[in-house]
This record gives sequence, structure tokens and C-alpha cells, in this order.
Amino acid sequence: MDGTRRALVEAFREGSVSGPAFATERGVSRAAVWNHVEALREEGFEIDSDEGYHLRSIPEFGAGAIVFELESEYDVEFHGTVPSTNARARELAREGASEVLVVADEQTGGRGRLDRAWSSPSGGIYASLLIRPELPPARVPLLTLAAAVAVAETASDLGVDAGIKWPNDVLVGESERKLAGVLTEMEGEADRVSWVVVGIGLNANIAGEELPEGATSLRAEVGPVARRTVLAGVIDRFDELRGSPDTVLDAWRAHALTLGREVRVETRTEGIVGRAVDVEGPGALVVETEGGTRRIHAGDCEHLRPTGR
Ligand code: BT5
Repeated sequence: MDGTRRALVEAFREGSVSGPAFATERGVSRAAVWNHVEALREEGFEIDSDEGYHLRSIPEFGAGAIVFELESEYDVEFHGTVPSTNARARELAREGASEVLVVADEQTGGRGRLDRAWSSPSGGIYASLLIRPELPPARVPLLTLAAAVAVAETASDLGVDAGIKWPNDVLVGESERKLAGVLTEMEGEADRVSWVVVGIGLNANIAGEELPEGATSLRAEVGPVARRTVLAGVIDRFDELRGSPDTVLDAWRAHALTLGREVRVETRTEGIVGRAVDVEGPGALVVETEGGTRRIHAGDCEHLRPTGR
């Protein structure tokens, strides 16, 4: 967010502030202050102007509100409803855009991996980050792990008992109900990525009854949340991990529910049963089987026994 606009929101949040005094203090024109106020009002910020300006509320969700909370520098495109934020981000990628976060309150055609459906009622967080990292395609799975870490840590900060099932499911509690999933899509050549879209679906302010079986939401776990703050927390943490890729695997291990567990992993060609012992770069699950050690790069993982947590 523009520095003056951010300072203005911070100042008006504290109490009533006179527009001219703020303008003088920041060294900007009164008209500029007025323009910022009008733009914020259009974004849904409630600003009183009886005796000076006073910020009454920040919208729970929306482009302006997310940009206000975000520390990292992404453009935000917000939709009340959209078929799929990943599909929209792919479209933007084809138009040449980058560093854009596409967000929706609801999706009508949300997708999981392998073209599965992602249930996306209003009240969730559906977000797709379009980036053009300097990475060989083979290292892209690291970004998926980073996104799962960012969600798990943000949920834990809210008091949710969240952990990660390989590679990218964020699950809650002993019954391992699914809170979030990540769908990464990319285009590139052998040695260089052209673009990556990291899509995150996080059940936020959704009632349990509206979710598929085996799923949970932040609302069901800890009550309603301000989605702008939750999403900004996830994206800023993701941005940090993206900036120090060498820390991703350890961060992932720290939240892993899969390591040390008996698992069954369905790959495209076979089902592998064994004990998951580690994750290796760029995101392979290491499984000890009766026939020896296997490194699995992609698949669906099932935890075969309860955690004992
Ligand atoms: C995932 O797929 O977990 C990745 C989901 C990514 C969704 C985001 S939302 C923003 C962006 N735009 C999109 O169109 N997609 C991304 P997968 O591992 O294949 O899991 C899919 C399975 O999770 C489904 O088959 C259901 O069993 C279950 N499921 C569907 N909707 C769910 C929900 N809202 N919460 C929990 N589980 C769900």
C-alpha cells in the first residue's frame, strides 16, 4: 500500500485527526489526503469526518483491506465470486503479469489436484499467487511445501492444532480434518520456469455443515477470523520462505504429521506402503518399504494409523 495511505489509515485508527494537520505533517497536499480518504471509502473502509477523520472499521476482506495488511509487495485482484482463482491467475500469466495475488470470497469451479473439485462456499480464503521465480522447474515443489508451511504456521498462531500431511494438506487435530490445500501450477522450459501459480484454499469463516466430510474451518476451530489478516499472514510468511529456500524443508519437517508414520502413497502407477521417514529436496517423501527405501515425488498420501499425538 502507498506509504501515505498506510500512514493515514494508522493515524485515523488511533482517533480523530484533522486532515490539514495530517497533510502538513506528511508534507502532502490536502487534496491528496482527501483523495486517499475517498479511495479508502470506496474500498469499504468506514471513515467518519465529523471533527477530523476517524477510522471506524476496516473491511473484513477485499483488495484494499488485504493490501493494507500485507507487508510483501504484491498487487491484489479481488473477486466476490470467480470460477477459480488459479484459472484467473493463469490467464493473467498468459497476459504477461507477475507478482499478483488473485483472491476470491467464493469460487464456482474451485479445483484440487488431478482435477478434483475444491468446495468453495462464500466465507473461505481462495487465493492464487502468480510469480516468476528464478528456479528450474524441478525445484518448484519446494514452493508448494512453503505454502503449506505458511498456512500451518498462520493457523497455529491462531490457536489451531494444525500440521501438514505430505505434500500439501493442512490438517487439524487427532482426527486430521482438512483445513487447507495447495494446488501449484506452472509453465516453463527444461531449465527455467516461466511462471508459477500457487493456489491456496483455506476454510476460514465457513460453518462446518457447509464443508465436505472430513473437513474443518478456522471458524469451527477457533471462531470467526478477519480473513484479510489471516491471508496477509500466510502470504508474508510464504514470501519469507520463498526468499530463503534453504529453510523450507526444515520448516516443513517441524510441522509434518506424516514423518514417522505408516503411510500408503498412491502414485500414478502404483501404491507404496511403508514408513515415511523424511522429506528431501525438492519435496520428495522418503518411505522405508519392505523392498527398500523409496523416494516419492508425487502422489496421494494416506496416514494408515492414528498419530498418537
Ligand atoms: C488440494 O487438492 O488440496 C488443493 C486445493 C487447492 C484449492 C485452491 S482454492 C484457490 C485456488 N483456486 C483453485 O481452483 N484451486 C486453488 P487435493 O489434494 O486434490 O484435495 C482435493 C480433495 O479435498 C477433494 O477431493 C475433497 O475430498 C477434499 N475437499 C474438497 N473441498 C474441500 C474443502 N473446502 N476443505 C477440505 N477438503 C476439501
